[in-house]
Amino acid sequence: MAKLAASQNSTSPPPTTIIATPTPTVSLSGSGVANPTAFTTVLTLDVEGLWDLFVGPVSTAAVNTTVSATPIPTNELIPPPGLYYSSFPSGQQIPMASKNESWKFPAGFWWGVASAAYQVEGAAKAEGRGPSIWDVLLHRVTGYTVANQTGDVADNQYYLYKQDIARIAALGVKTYSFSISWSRVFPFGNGPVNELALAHYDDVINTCIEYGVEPSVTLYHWDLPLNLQNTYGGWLGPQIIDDFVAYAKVVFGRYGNKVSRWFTVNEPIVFCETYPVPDNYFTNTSIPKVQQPYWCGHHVLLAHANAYHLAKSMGINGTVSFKTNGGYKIPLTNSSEDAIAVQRAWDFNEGWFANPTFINGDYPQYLKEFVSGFLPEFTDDEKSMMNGTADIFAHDAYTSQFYMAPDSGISACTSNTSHPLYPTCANTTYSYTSADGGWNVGPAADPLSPWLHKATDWVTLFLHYIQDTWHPSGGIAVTEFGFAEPFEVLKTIKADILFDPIRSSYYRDYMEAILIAISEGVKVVGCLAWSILDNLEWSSGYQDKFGVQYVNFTTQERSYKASFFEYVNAFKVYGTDPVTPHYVSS
Ligand code: PNW
Repeated sequence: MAKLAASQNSTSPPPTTIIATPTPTVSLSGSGVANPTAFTTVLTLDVEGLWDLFVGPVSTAAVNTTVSATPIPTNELIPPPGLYYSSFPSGQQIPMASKNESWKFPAGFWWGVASAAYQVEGAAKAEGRGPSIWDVLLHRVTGYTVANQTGDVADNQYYLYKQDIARIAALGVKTYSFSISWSRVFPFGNGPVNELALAHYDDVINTCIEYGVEPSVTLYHWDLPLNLQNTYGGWLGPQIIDDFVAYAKVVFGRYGNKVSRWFTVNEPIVFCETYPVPDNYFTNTSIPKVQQPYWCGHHVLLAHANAYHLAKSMGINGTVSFKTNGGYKIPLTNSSEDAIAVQRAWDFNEGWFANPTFINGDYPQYLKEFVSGFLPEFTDDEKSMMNGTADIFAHDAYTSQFYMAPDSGISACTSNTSHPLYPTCANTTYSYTSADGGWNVGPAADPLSPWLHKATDWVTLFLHYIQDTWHPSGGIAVTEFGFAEPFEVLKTIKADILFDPIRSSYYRDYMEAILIAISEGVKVVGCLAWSILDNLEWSSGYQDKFGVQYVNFTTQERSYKASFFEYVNAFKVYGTDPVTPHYVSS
């Protein structure tokens, strides 16, 4: 069994019991065998057994003990020469550049960089971590990864976090937002607590504070403990609510008020849409595929709201929210059908989680029409328990898209369950109509992120829309935004990689859009660039790069990209609070 230290209340962790349904290998003959494929067996597995059965061998890094930080040399902190000049105002959307004298990030505006455990940590099996569904998806599921890459080693941040925190402190970054790996803390998702994992995150949080960087923590960034998927279908089962809250309780209890901002779950729209999980790798479920994302969402809402109330009852003084995601939805034309398509898209995306939390404890109209056919109605108690359970509107707002009715019309789609756009029944495009010139909304990101375009001209309007629709009393934070520089993976000269013009213009123009929104009265309270460094972009592996720092994955050396300086510069020029570098060598 892997080294697994027990918490105070459990001296020796019991092994988990999982039910597996393998095809029988014994050939049966004679009487009494009516249906051999219905046979089940109970396997008792420890953490190592879970790895062996469901994942197989994992790679390890050359460095596998915690490395101390060294001060960042001042010559690494010199910004690049100017990258580009504003174009003459000929575009279809012209940012209001004339207002810049009145731009200001207010005092207390928090800004920083973000990551997620499975994307950066590596150390897959270290110190008792149990497998998550992503270990299986990337190790075992044929066709799930574009380049057969896994998070086994990633950025090795499990051991290199001190230097990673020092490097952002040296640029004066205020906040580091990272996630905790649930299956490190609870290797089986529930049951025994792994003290080694808790001690690790103690040091990550304390190192942030020591270097003048505020920690922001996400409890769940997609890395579901495998055992929970296998025992009750993960987010498809109501049991997840209690297990998530029990996990939250341990983490809140341990790190309490050292963390300024808590996020319960990251982007439930995205992770609930990973259901149905691929056939034959996880325990089967009888829930129809089309319903699965919405059962997941239902349990997420209840798990989040319970965790929120728990945090408040424990006296946690940081903000508590979940992170949702999506772009501004631009009607392609001014037809009434396109207007309905846009509203359907809001209802099936942001509204799915934001309406129950910020408006009335219930789903928005178009979504409700669909899910009321199978989901239980929220009770009045559940509605009032959920309503008001986010201290800020935390939104991952990378891009924008045009929306329009399906070619067949909306009602032909809503009445046809096999329509490819069912149940949302809103079509999308990245391009203006040909009558409007047919241009893309903005330059495309790397082809491995086909959903992402630089659409920063729409960000101001989007922030207004969020404020006017969901009225978040604690304001709005853009908790992820960033850009995958096209074809960056093909560059071989480090100096070429570090000069990233489209990503830099993305950050420059995005900050401008936030400043305009603030100047127009939108309460934007913070923002987090994705990502602190190049990392595992899920099924795109290490080919699709979002880092504001380059990582050489052979040596694990990190280097600042030009875009990082562009981002930080916005706060030097427009910040009320000073940008104070820490941990720079003299
Ligand atoms: C976010 N979309 O995911 C995630 O939180 C990160 O883990 C991820 O690395 C990052 O964005 C970059 O992809 C998203 O289709 C995935 O709109 C897809 C979308 C948005 C965000």
